[in-house]
Amino acid sequence: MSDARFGIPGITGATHADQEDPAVRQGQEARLAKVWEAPKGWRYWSAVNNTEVGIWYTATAFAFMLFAGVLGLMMRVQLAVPENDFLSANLYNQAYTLHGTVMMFLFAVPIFEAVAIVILPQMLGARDLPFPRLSAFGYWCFLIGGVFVCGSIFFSSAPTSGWFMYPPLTTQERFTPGYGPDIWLLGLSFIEVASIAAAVELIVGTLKCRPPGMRLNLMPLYAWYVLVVAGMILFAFPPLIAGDILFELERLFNWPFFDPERGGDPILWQHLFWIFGHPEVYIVFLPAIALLAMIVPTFAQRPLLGYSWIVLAAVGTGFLSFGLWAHHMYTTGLPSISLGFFSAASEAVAIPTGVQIFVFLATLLTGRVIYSVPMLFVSGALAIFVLGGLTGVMVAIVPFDWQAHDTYFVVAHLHYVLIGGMLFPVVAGIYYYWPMITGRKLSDRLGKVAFWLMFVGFNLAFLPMHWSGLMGMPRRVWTYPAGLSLDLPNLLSSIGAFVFAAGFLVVVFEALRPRGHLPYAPRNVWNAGTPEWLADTDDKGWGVRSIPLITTRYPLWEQPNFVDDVDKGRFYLPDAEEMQRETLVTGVLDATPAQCLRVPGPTFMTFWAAVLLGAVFIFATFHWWLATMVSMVLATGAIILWLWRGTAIIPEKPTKDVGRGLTLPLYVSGPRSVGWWAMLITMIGDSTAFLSLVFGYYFFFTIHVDFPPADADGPGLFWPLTALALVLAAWLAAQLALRINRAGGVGAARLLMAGGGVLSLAGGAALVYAPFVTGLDPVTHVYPATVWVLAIWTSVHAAVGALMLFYCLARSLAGRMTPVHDIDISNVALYWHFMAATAAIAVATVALFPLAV
Ligand code: HEM
Ligand SMILES: [Cu+2]
Repeated sequence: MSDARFGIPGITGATHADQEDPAVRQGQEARLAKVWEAPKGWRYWSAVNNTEVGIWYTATAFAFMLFAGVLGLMMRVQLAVPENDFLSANLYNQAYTLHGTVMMFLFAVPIFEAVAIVILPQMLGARDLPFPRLSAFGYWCFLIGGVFVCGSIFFSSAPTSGWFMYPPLTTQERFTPGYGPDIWLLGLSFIEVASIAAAVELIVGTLKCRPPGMRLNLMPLYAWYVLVVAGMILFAFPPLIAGDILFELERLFNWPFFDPERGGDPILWQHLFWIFGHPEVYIVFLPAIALLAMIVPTFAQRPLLGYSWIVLAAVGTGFLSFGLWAHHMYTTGLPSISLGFFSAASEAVAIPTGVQIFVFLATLLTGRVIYSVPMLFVSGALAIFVLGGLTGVMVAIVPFDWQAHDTYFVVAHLHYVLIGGMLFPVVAGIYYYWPMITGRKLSDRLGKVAFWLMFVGFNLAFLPMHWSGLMGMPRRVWTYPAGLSLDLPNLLSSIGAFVFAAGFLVVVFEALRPRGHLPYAPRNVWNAGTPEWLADTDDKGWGVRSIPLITTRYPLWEQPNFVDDVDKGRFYLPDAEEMQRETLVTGVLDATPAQCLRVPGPTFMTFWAAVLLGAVFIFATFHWWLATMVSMVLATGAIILWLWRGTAIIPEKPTKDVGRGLTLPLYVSGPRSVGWWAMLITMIGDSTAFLSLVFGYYFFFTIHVDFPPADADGPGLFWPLTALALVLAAWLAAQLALRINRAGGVGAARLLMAGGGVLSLAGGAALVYAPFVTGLDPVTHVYPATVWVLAIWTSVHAAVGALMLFYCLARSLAGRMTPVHDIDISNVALYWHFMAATAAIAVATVALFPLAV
């Protein structure tokens, strides 16, 4: 094992001879422990380290899951016997809507991010993710948004129209009075922000914070799945955000996107929702499979067969899942050619899914399987999921779906997939990783009890629903008449649901039971091979004692003396000399060390930023516009303050010795830095939302013979083209500012930043002035409404671009940005590439396209 490949003379073992001196090591450990210590008392809640935030996140997601589970049980009580009146029709509607919504948005997706925040850094031998404060911010957004959405049912004002909120039922006051849909839309939009923030964090973490030597093809499979799933979130959530924007504009201001009487179309919502909603299913399922990919090799005591098959299958599933959305829309009267295509594509996704299952089975068959509670849950997961997959293949066939659509057959199918494909693997993961996180094992005996209650209860609850569905029992209906042979299957389902819930309560009991008095489990109890099991039983916040050099996929099995070398600090960063939290940043492909990154520590800023941003959404729900505006200003201020104090800090020295004779820079900007990647990835998501709005415009163009309508005045040419010219000038100013600042022209660069900001504001103003001056009234027809949306979106982005340039100017004036230390302007220049493209596409669409048709 030599570091020669990083251009360092071959050194093995310790660089510093004194690393072997126990006294030296104790000093290092004391410093590391102090630096990574979680804050005490009420300040504990200012923690940002992944070990704290990840645990809060996981616990909160489970709390929401229990809440939604209780709603599920209440529905089952109501349906246990015919013509029951335990729940009123209205309350039943609220119950299933919140149940589905909370399970999907507050449990299934966040649990992935939560678990990944806990175990990913450990798996990558990193001390933390690159933006711990972003994770904390995301967590607080999730908590606030989730409580807001769940709380609505206690005021009997929860949404009532199902977890996909179809208009026109939900857009028009006469069908849905009250705030229900607004709570759904604004609450969830806020939570989506948190999900996307976590996705950015996880992608950058996986790409840039791997340990030296861990090339992409040596990553634990879990990390591959994180990459695929977080990437999917980036492309799947923004279309829903775009849909939410259109939806809220219709609810709040009567802009008719989904109202056919004024040129709108409710099907547009279905497209945007399911372009999100189908990938969502795989966003939920793949991370669970990822847990299996970690558990199976451990209990087979051999490396997983077919590593590259798994990676290909995961990537393939991710891709294919974006081409299936219309299978949720078979009954909407799509053209039959589309039906054929989407049906075939839906069947095709069974192939990569099957590959993953077969790889697991093959690994188990060729290994010596050790039976254990995690393995029980893995087997249960596979059995249930395969059944759900089979009914999936059935409903993917168009004529079958026409029969089964909106019946309990679909309810059965979706629970088989979600519970087999997600809940069981997650519980397996809990039993598997509990000792790594807490140092103590969960009870085997109770684990078995929990498993059998859950497995039997689940099948008793959901298997009969296939029959009640085929017999015609519709979903989302609060009761049914006696004498239709539906009584027995419904009663069985209700009993099963309670048995299942009892099993799950055993798991909850196990998790909450104090274990302080029990002995620690041995380190790496399951004898696993992957790096996260370096965790010691009385783990400190620091994660790993020293950041290892990785040369194999299962270093604990395959690298000689690995654990001892890590523990004795013989690898990188064994110390915290300057009392700063630090971790390594490496190259994207081959994990060559690139930087020693200082990561920020505890703060309440992220909490306040989340509270204020939450206030924006909550006040908007109730139309308290003044309060909304004030919160928006305060939230922006809080975020700027957070960035100002906590990012792009100029270090006291340019480089640092990280051990083993390796010296790394402390400050890096441009494509080698984590911030640049975060900006890039965020902007990819942002552009996806924008393109979804553009899709809306062209969608209306394809469904209407006259769009733009012959008698409609467009926004004209003059103002849109002026706006584009101004924005492009601002783009040029931003790019020049970056280059001239780097070349030492600080004064000129400041002028360019100021000028660019002003130009950008002017451009944004010109863009909204265009539809205003030509008198486009968004309430009259969907055409002016779409023009307005594109103009406003672009204009807001121009304002943000201006704010960023002014921020850079202030940083430069305050001496926090210099020709060498230019992270701020380098990231802002990257934003401006996206901004320029956005403006060009928006202007081409609203001003030039009408001339071409
Ligand atoms: C205690 C366990 C559960 C029970 C008893 C249960 C029960 C039900 C019932 C009876 C419905 C149909 C309501 C209706 O159409 O009238 C339903 C719908 C649904 N469930 Fe569950 N469920 C459970 C767990 C889960 C889990 C773990 C998930 C996802 C992770 C989930 C996701 C959904 C979704 C998305 C719907 C559709 C809601 C809608 O139609 O808008 N459920 N559930
Ligand atoms: Cu689907």
